[in-house]
Parts: sequence; C-alpha cells; structure tokens
Amino acid sequence: MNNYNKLLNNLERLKLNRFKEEKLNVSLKKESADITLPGNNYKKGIENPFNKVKKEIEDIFVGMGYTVETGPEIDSDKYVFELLNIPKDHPARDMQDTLYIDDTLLLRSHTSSVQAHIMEKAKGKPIKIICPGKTFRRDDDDMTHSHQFAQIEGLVIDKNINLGNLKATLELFAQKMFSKDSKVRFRSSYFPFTEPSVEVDISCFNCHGKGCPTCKGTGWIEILGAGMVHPNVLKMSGYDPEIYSGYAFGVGIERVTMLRYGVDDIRKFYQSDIRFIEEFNKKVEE
Ligand code: 2U9
Repeated sequence: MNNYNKLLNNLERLKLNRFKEEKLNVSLKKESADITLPGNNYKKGIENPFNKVKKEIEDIFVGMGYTVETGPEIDSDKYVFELLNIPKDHPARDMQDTLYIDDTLLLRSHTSSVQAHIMEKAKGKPIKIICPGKTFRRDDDDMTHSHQFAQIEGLVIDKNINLGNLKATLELFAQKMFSKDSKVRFRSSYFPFTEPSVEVDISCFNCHGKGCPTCKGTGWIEILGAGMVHPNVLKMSGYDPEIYSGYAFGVGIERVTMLRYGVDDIRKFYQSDIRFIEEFNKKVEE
C-alpha cells in the first residue's frame, strides 16, 4: 500500500471511531439516570390485626405446652355433632345444623370437630391441644355476628384434670393477652359437650373494674366459653371417665381482635375493604 492509500485508510478509521464515539454519547445521554432524584415511595404494609392476634393466642398456649392442630372445614355429622354429645334431634343443633353439602357433610359450625378427630386418633392417650380455624353458621350478620368467623378451641385430657386447672389456664391467657392484672370469673352455662359448663368473663382491661363503655359499665367482659369435658364425649372417643377427665374452652378470634384494637363491627374482617387495613397502617405510622 502506498502512502496515499495508507493516509486514506487512517482517515476512514478515524471517521469510523468518531462515528462510534458519537453514537455512544447519544445512547449514554439517553440512558443516563439522575442518581440524586428521590426514590419511588412504596407503602409498607403491616400484618392484618386478625392474623397478628391469632398468632399471639397460639404463642401463649404453645408457651404452656399445647400443640396446634388443624382439621377439615367440611366434615361429617359424626365429628361435628354426634361425638360431641349432640345427637340427631338435639335442640342445640337448631343454632348450627345448617350449611350442608349433602346428607352427612357440612361446613363445620365449630372447631370442636377437630378435637373429636384428635381424640379418636389418640386412642385413650393424654391430649393438650389448641385448634384454630374458620367456622360457619347460618346467621343474620350484624355488628357482632357473622355467618363465618374463626375460633380457637382448646382441649386438655389427662388424669386429675379439674376446673381449677381450667381457671388458672384462662387467667394466665387473659393476663398475657390483655393486662398483667387480669382476673377471670366463671358464670354457669350450658354446652352439650361440657359438664359443668361456664361462660368466662375477664376483668375490664380498660377501666380495671370501675366500669366504662368497653365493659358496658359492668367491670367485666364476656370472652370465652368453657367447661369440663362431658363424660359421654370422653366415653364415645374411648376414654374411661372414671380414670380420665378434661377441660375444654373456645374463643372467637375476631372478638379478641375487636377488643384489642377497638374494632366496632365484625363484618369489617370479611368485607375486603382496604380502608379498614389502612387504618392499622396509619396507627403504625403515627
Ligand atoms: C371436645 C369437647 C369439648 C369446646 C368448647 C366452648 C365451650 C364455647 C364458644 C366461645 C365463643 C365458641 O367462638 S365462640 O362462639 N365456645 O363456648 N367451646 S367448651 O368444648 C369441647 C370441644 C371439643 C371434644
């Protein structure tokens, strides 16, 4: 190649390089990011208060040596009613005997059916369980009633279990859940699966007994149902009531959440209205 051609060649390369450089500058300008700009502001969510309270209740009982058990939401008449001392024509069925899938399968009206399954499987051995889960009943929904709600029920079966054990357990639960100085009181009641049966009130954590709107001026708040497991229930699942005894209790998770967070309407848990959850976001930000 003579000198003239070499010069031409170099000129071509220089032009090409300049062209490449310009192209790079254009794309760098287009793709550049201003790192001093403020970032996108994503809203941080919080856990739904219902789930928070459910976990808190579970933790309290796990801390007392209970295990957490779950079972089917659709179950047979045998586990929802029969094994719980609620035979076919029992009046207690009127309140719950409703959401049937076919002649024997129904949406469970309480989580007691899970306990009936566990008793059957335990084959006469001691039991210490809590059963959280959804329950379904025909109901006219209002501020305090919902056709779907969630329960946590507990069951302890062993030798020498008595009503005093039940009271001490529920008092410790109330103290951990509501207030260090919580007291519980039992009022006599009726459930087909327990005898004796009691309604359980806790002393008002808001006014400590003086009387306020939270406790409707009484100093007490009704919160749980409980009792000693009925001898028929023990017998039907293979426990000798002369040797074994047990206590059981049930609490509505929404009810506890409503009390803890001052929610006035149970339907808010089921209406999927984002403004309800955002109220709790606000409380965290405040
Ligand atoms: C077995 C034996 C006994 C569970 C119990 C209650 C009392 C009770 C209600 C409170 C509020 C349900 O959510 S609520 O409406 N529960 O009053 N539940 S004793 O008794 C059992 C369960 C299983 C085998």
